[in-house]
Amino acid sequence: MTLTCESLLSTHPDSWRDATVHPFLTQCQAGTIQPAQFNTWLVQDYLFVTHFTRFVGRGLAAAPVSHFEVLLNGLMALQAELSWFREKAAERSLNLQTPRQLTCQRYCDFMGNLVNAPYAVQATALWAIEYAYNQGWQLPGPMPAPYDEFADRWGNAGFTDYVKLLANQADEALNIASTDIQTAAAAAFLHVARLEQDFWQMAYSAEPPT
Ligand code: HMH
Repeated sequence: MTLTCESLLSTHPDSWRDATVHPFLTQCQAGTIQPAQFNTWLVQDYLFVTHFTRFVGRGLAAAPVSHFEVLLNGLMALQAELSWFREKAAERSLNLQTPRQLTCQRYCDFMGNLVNAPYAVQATALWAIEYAYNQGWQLPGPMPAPYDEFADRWGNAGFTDYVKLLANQADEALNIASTDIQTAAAAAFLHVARLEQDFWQMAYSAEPPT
């Protein structure tokens, strides 16, 4: 039996729920998230995305030519996203020259360590990382301003289509992968789920400056 993105979700519903349902997100939806929590997320996620962009770039180096278009479009979108993050940070007078918190660093290290993993493992991780935000930001339901803009960035129809293309590409790679590689891809999926949960918790635990 071949592993697919869909089978990973149905085999590990609890891990995936914990990756995508968090009080951070429900409190954005309720409008009760505190500035220290939201701003910590914003800065740390910007730093995360700089490393995520490098991860996608390295993934391109391992990908079959037929997967270039989706990945290159993804990289273009990430350039726009990094500029958008810088705008959002400037609006809030946030300093992006901030050290990464340990949780963010661990997530970045995980992505860095996938450089030598088989492409099927990288493609599965890439899909999981994007799908986590695609679902996480949509599941609480429509968000009030200013959080609607954030929810829409990862919940919009174009991004949802992009995530489906990433799933197709991961499925294609998994379909021709050995059992060992499929096992490694499943482990990477579970690792992403855990790191996502930890990332929300990191931001949620942020204390207001004294
Ligand atoms: C932590 N996971 C985290 N940040 C993001 N921006 C994404 C995923 C993108 O999908």
